[in-house]
Formats: sequence, C-alpha cells, structure tokens
Amino acid sequence: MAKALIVIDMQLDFCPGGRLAVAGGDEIVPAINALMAGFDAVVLTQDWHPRDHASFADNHPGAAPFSQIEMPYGPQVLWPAHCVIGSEGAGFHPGLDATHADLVIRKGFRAQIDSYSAFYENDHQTATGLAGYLRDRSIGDLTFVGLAHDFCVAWSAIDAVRLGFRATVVEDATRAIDLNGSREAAREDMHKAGVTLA
Ligand code: VGL
Ligand code: ZN
Repeated sequence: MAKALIVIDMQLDFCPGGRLAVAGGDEIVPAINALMAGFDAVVLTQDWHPRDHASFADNHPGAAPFSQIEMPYGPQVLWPAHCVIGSEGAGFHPGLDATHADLVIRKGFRAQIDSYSAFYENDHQTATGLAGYLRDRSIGDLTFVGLAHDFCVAWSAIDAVRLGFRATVVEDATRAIDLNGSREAAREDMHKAGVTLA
C-alpha cells in the first residue's frame, strides 16, 4: 500500500517566537525532514486565515484569547491571530525541507469557519480535497507529524481513519498546545478512533 507523510502546519507562527507558538515546535523539524525520504508522497498543510477570521479572539470585541464560543458548527476556541494569509508567520519554518513536498494544502481560508483537520473544515462536511488526492494516487497508509499534536494533527488523523485510511501519528515529531488537558484528551480520542500512536 502506498504511503504518505502528512506534515501538519509546520509554520513560523506555531514555532517559538510566533503568534500561536507551540512549546518546542521548532525542535521537530530535523525529525520530520529525516522521515520524508521513506514515503511515496509528502504532503504539507498550511493554516491560511484571512485577517477577519472568526477564530481570532481580536475579531470578537471583549473576548480573551483561548476562551471558547459557540459557532453554528459547534464550540470554537478563540486563538490569537495567526497564520494570516501572506504574512511571514504563515510561512513554513525555514529549516523544513518544503522542496520535498508533492502537495501543499491550505486550510482555514473561509472567514466564518475554522479548519483544524487536513480533510474537513470544523463543520466536518466541507472537504479540503485531500482525500480525493490521496485516493487518486492509490495512497492508503498515512503518517502524521507536525503541529499541533492536540488540534490539527489529532483532528486530521481521526478524520483519516473515518475516511478509511490507515493513520499513524509519530508522537516524537509533534508538539502539543495542551490547553486544559487537550493533549491527553487528544491521545485518548485518537486511540479510540483507531489511530496508531508511534
Ligand atoms: C492549529 C489552532 C488554530 C493547529 C491551527 O495547527 O493545530 N491550532 N489553528
Ligand atoms: Zn488556525
């Protein structure tokens, strides 16, 4: 079965010094680069938000970053503004071997809906097109790395299993935001869904 490495959101804003920095986010770059050669395809995802994106706390007067609101599609954490389309912080970490990628898939570009998963926006219905791409290339076995373990990586891996792919998360090549215990909750959700944690 053909295999793909799916590298989630290895962008400057998720690395130390960025606008939504994940502790140690930059430490995993060498491990991700080293994994790339072992796969039939490498896909990078890129969080890509308009400045008026509904997931940004500063677009909700009075709302604090990391608080939660209800959106039509369910609960939504309000984040510091990050990965704004075309900004430096939306770029990939310069150490990442982005030249190795076959496909870059952008997500979160609709102002009214967030997108953690590489497959679906947070309504679990609006597709990014990644599943069709992988099926067209007869790729059935997916390995996930990148940021953040407990949001975009976990949501992507769980959706992958639901879509019929095999999914493995290489935990040493991820780092978590860990908001109110979200790291352990994500591990449990992935385990229950049938994601292999390696
Ligand atoms: C992410 C929060 C907001 C992620 C993206 O990549 O995990 N988290 N946008
Ligand atoms: Zn985002």
